Amino acid sequence: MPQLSRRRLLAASVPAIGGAAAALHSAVPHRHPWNGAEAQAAAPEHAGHTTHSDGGHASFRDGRTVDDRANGFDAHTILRDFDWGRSTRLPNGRVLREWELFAVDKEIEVAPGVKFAAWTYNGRIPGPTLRCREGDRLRITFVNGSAHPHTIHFHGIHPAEMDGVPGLGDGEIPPGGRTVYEFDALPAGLHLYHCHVRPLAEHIAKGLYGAFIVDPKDAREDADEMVMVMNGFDTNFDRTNEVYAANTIGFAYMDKPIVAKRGELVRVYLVNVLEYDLINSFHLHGNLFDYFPTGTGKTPSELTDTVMLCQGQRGILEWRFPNLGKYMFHAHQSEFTELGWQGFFEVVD
Ligand SMILES: [Cu+2]
Repeated sequence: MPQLSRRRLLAASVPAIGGAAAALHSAVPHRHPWNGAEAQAAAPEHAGHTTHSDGGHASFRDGRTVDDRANGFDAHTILRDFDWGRSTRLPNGRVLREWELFAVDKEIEVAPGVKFAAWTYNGRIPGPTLRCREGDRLRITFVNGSAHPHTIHFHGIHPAEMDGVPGLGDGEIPPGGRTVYEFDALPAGLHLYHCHVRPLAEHIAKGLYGAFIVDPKDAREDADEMVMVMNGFDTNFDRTNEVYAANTIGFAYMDKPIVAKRGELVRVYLVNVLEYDLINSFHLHGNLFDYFPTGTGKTPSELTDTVMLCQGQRGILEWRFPNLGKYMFHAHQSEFTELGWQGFFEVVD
């Protein structure tokens, strides 16, 4: 019963865990965000409480925010940051897009006062949102600056040797190594990329993933576009998450709502990379959205206000806000919500 054990964990000190997981995560701070001395000092009125809905929550919501500068990125920038790469034209007229991705081990503050010893692509979580058009030629140079072997495994259609898994093509890229992944952008849709080295759950949960968008040849309608990669962080290496978010930073869009314009089309590229929990979800308040699973079709599968995604699943959401004001969005698993995965849209004229 993972939930029960997690609740016990929240109520007590962190137990010691042996084996490979402990070795892998030896650099991760063990102090739980809601039970450490610092958190209790920040919320002394809650010091006697032990559940995350009481003592836990307060430490997040006492006006403290993460140090975006130390992280080197912030959730609001990542939200609308689409990386089209460096484009040139091949002799046959096709567009070639090139990126360089490097793996680097880096400490990230994932919630106020909660540091996570992450493995990243380009120093950020999620990695760059790679964007291209259907039929482009893509060339991604991968340099491994991490202390561990890694790969980049892309979803989409490509040759086996470009699949970024151990034993195929260049396989695992050792520390200091490099390789080039090259393939055509197919099919149009919302995809993702992630490391595929074992133990897989750890390599993904440590932060090695990002969104990969292939635009259809006939472009989508203009919209206020955003990417949300739903993720979580196991800060005490017990193979359950202590922090949940869209784009890494718990409560980032609560502390500072996402501004949207009344009547304007909003398009969210939603990707679920959560490890250790079987499902995740996105729920929108005060509205419904058209949902395009995997973004591969032009006809929505559903008009709804909640979608559920398994790990690796993704889809495109589209809607317009007819009314002004603040509207919540969050995972509909209440536990995830309370542990960081919630935010506001603020609709203005
Ligand atoms: Cu890896």
